[in-house]
Amino acid sequence: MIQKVLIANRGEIALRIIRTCREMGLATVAVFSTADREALHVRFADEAVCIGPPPSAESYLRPDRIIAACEVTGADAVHPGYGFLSENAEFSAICADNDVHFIGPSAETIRLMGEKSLAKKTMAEAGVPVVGGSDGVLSGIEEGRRVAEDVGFPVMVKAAAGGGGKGMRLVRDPADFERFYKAARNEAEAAFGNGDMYLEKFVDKPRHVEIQVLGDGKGRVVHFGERECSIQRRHQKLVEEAPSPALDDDLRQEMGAAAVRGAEAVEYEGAGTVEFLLGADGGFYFMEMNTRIQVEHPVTEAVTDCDLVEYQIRVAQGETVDDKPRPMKGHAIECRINAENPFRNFSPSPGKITAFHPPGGHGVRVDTHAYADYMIPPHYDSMIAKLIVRGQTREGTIRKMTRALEEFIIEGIDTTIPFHHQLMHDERFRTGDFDTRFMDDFQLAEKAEPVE
Ligand code: MV4
Repeated sequence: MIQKVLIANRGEIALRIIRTCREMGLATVAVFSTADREALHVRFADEAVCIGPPPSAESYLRPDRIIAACEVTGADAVHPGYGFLSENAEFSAICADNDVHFIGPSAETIRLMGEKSLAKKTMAEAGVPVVGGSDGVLSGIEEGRRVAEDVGFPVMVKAAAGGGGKGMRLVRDPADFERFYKAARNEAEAAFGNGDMYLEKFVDKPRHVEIQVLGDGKGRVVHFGERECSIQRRHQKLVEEAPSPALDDDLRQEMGAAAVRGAEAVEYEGAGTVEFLLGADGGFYFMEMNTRIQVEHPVTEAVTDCDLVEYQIRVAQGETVDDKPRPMKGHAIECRINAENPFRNFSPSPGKITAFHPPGGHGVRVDTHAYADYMIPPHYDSMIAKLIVRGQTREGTIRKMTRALEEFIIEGIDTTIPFHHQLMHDERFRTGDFDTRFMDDFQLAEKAEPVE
């Protein structure tokens, strides 16, 4: 049994994990960089260990320092959160070698799902729908061109080691194939040190819909419904919601069953997300599997009334999952509040928060590590809070989100609150009529004030 959990992360997710650990009676250890000495995760954990200077590569990304912190504190488990080492197969293996439970899948599963063309092959063999294209990694440009002609243009050339849009090109015109293929490959080589490429037919106007799953590592997997994540900018999600306005009960049932099939095929252990592209015609296709708890997990918690971090810890302790259905009830929306100026192309806005008042009331959850007088360090990502609102209907939830955004006071820095406020009034958002291109032509009005 796990007794002491080291949280190998910072910010709101570190607080989120510490909260559940405390509720479960587990001791907690925070790790922190010297830039995070005053951070709340350090205060809320039972113990805290400094693991180095501010650059992540010298602290939060150092397996040796995290294992050393486990040794000195006697932590018997590590929760990696999201980002940092959460999808690092080697780190999962290092934890196992040091008799520390890694709260997440095995190194083998992380590696398999991190290799996107292999993940796709594995899912296809398990009977999960995939987009037509190359059978695994391409041998080179010639094979690429052949497969592209075969499935028909437009096609997407994607890096096998990629994900999140890096090393990816859309090729509409056969004349561009060689140039775009090389550009994608060079980008992949530079970013991942791996130029392996695969190819698939382009799915036009897709929505990003993902299924939350939980596996016990013994072949049993349950799902917790979907999240709609199409409101993104440069592959960064801005807003997520559950359920998706694009799914009916039949499609939901099919997509959930497909995700469970895929995760069962790899005897998945832990919380995971199966990402799908949903075409305008209702066809859906496996895109990637994320092997971590995700930023947007609270929208699923809100509509299923589950604590996903608690479930992560319980399966890590060897508990099995039951097949009791976990239907979604009502509606939930999450707005990611970033320290960015939405009127200046979402440019970063670090600095000191001089006033901070989070919204409250029924059905309102704020996950944040920010507080008045908190200095946002420039070294880390710009998300400073997640505002999650739940209601009975989508319309009611949008109204409640609007109210909560109006209540949210953050002074001293620019934030994305005015963007979210305007989004809640956008006709296409309100009717649910959007896809992943939504932000390409979303026009922010000049004034941050209510637009009604
Ligand atoms: C695609 C696609 C269209 N067709 N694949 C972007 C990130 C990476 N995970 C996969 N991505 C896409 N793959 C085919 N065959 C369109 C995208 C895509 C996208 C997907 C989800 C959310 C936002 C997106 C924005 C641009 C492109």
